[in-house]
Amino acid sequence: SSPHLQTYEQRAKKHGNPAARKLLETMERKKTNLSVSVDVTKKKDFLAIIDVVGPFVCLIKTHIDIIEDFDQTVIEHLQELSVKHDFLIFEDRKFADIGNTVALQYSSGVYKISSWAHLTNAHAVPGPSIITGLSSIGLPLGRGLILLSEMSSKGALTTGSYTEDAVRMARSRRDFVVGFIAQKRMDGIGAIEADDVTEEDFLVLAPGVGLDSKGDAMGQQYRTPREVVLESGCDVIIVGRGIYGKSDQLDVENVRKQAERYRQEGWSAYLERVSL
Ligand code: 5FU
Repeated sequence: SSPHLQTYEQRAKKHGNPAARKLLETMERKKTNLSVSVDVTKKKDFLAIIDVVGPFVCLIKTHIDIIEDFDQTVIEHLQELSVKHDFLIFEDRKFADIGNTVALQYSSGVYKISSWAHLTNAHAVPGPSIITGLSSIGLPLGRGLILLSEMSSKGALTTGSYTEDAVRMARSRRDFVVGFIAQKRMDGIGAIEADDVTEEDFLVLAPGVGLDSKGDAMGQQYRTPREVVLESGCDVIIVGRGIYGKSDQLDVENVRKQAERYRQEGWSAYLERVSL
């Protein structure tokens, strides 16, 4: 049966990529498919939010380059929190260049993303060589790559044959590409007869999730955890502002409450899905 009708535990046992396996195991152990996107610009707020939501998430998603007072201690603390609260780290870097350049951007510079992020992501627009470049760094470290096959923003160009071609690119590198940023499952999309799709299990991570808002003033569009997990078969819900609110008025108690609420919503949608 399609992977989304199996439990995270069953899928963990079969997955060939170490980062994907660890994520699925963590989801099952902590009973959560929630990833919190911590899009704040101060180191102190960044770490405070992660410490509060840590118990409720399987994955923390970062945009490390928006932190104004970044230094190496941010990464050290982030890694300590990932051990303390048992979650994985996903740097939402959205690589989009030729293989040689992305290999350098992934391994080097100020952030050295490959040294601490279990998962990162890339646009499909440069073609298969972007996977070749990133995998030359990430594969020996046991990392996983997520391809963007659909975006959540209004008017996104990631539709139709672009989405299909992105899925085909992923399918030919299942050792390193472990899933998609998308709004629905990609099972069968873009498959051609020669493809063996029976054994593939791509994790679908869905951003654009919110319970109290339909969108923002800059084209973001929100759907509920139930819509993305139960109706569209996505595996991980990514929630940012729905949990931490306005970052200039951080209310730690409310952040905890919202994280619990989204964890509960996402998990019950998953339980309903696998019981069908
Ligand atoms: F690839 C994508 C996408 O299609 N939509 C997104 O919203 C990524 N994102 C990210 O998820 C975006 O960069 C934010 O970091 C996060 C959503 O944050 P929000 O506060 O829940 O809207």
